[in-house]
Amino acid sequence: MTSLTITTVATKPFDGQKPGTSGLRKPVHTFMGSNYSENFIQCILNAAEDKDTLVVGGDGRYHNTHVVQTIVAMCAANQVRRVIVGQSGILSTPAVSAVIRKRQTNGGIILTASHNPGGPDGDFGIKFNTSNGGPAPESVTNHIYELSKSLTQYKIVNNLKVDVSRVGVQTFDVSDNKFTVEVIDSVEDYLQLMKEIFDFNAIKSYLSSRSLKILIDAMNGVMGPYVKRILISELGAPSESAIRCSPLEDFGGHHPDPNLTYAADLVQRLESGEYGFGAAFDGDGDRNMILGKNAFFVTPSDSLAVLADHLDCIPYFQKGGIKGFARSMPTAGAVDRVALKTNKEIFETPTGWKFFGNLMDAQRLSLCGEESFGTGSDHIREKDGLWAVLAWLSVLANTRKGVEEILVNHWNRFGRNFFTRYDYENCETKPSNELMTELEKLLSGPDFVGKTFRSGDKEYTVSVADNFSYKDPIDGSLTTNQGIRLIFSDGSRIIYRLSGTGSQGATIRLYVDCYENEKSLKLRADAQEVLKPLIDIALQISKLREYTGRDAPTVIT
Ligand code: VG1
Ligand code: CO
Repeated sequence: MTSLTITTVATKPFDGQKPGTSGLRKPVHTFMGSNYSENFIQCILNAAEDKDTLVVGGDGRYHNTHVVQTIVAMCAANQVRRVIVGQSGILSTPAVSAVIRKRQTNGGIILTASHNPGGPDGDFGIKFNTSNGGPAPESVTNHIYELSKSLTQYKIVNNLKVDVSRVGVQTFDVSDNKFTVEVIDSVEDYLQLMKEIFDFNAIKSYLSSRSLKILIDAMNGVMGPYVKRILISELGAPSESAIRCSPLEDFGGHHPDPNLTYAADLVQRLESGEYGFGAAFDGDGDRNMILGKNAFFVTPSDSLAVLADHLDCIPYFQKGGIKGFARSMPTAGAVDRVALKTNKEIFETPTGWKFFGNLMDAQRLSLCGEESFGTGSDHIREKDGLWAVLAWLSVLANTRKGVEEILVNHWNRFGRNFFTRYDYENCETKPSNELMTELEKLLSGPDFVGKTFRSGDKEYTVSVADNFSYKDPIDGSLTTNQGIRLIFSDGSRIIYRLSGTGSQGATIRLYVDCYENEKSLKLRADAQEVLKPLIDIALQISKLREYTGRDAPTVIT
């Protein structure tokens, strides 16, 4: 074997290589610019303390295959001894986490912009996960960003090409050192983990009894192969139960985002009443949307609470027990009520999965979620879309009840947390920042707490007004500026945040929630109606229409 040589390439820093809520996301054409991806990858490799073995894979979007080769060639030049790559460069985000943990690697690099559109005019993204399988904490991402500001060179083995189409081990001689690339089946490790967690026989026999017809939408993202292998081959669901299962580089031109707007086709098909359960995933497979018969929508905040209340029907929790629960701050507090009843700890973290990892590593957290269609447990360190579907199927198989009935029972027992989120995507950056600054000024004024706002016949008195910050209970690190909160005396909340995953302009997220119990007899009401007075107040206080020029949000959840 001839020895390959390492090339050192001179480069200049790029502005703005700052990872956001989840990795660095930019338009594909930015990542395709000369040295742009290489710079960022070099900063990851420089920041990684241990890098003997790394995992690499992505959601199959446009430019994925190219960057996989770049990463392998740069790993070879940067003292990485072994790289594990998903076949054809494909690995879902939860699968990367599972592979890192199972094979005890030093971490992994995930190529995805998650729910952002793909294709030549879409977005691309690069994310770094550490050895616990979770997104790098802020101390690491800040370090990467600092390095990116002064990078002068990167290292690469130019003529190293790996054949990612076949599973197996390939070795290379790089400057007289052995460098190994192992191409693995994209689904296998993840499938084995799911088999350890769930009772596959119970789910299989429930599905085969035909008492439940399901429809699962992979939205042409990375989940296609996982859905086919796990739900169809292993669990015996009929093949027509899965739609849009071919990963496409541009997701068929759609937003691979499982919500009522971007998964409208699935919602429509569920409305026919033919299916008892429907679900969709995002581009990289970590998000899930759950629907019941007639497209009954389960809010992610409720989904989390229902699962928390039913964990004992899942073998993983029967064996390991249930530690605490957690939710991100904007997520409605339905799970808090389950925690209270079951006497478990409950944590409220900033937006982004990276904040759950420490709690899980410290054995304080079993189940957590975010209102943004993220649900997961401590089986890995990422949210996990298919895990959530298998957890729901376990609950359905165990209770023999429909999705809506389960939710109504839940509300009857715990009361209901009404929730909605308005997204104003792609607004202009300057006025959006101004909106937040002005809002913060307003609420820190001396008379703001105690002030009463009215809308229609409703009245709300402010009891807390702040910008959310979080002190990690495990390592003590402080994260500030995580969203402006107004909490009223009846527990209702209005929250304003700027998104940290967009690739251009600003996305303003407005979250509104309130709680009603059986005494108010409103449990089956429409969330938009119940929340209308609060939404009006939220728009009025923030002058959102004036700042953004938008009459309506892009997406309502
Ligand atoms: C959004 C969601 C957040 C989620 C993040 C990554 O972040 O709000 O809850 O963790 O996306 O999800 P932001 O900063 O845009 O609000 V994924 O599936 O896009 O990696
Ligand atoms: Co995602």
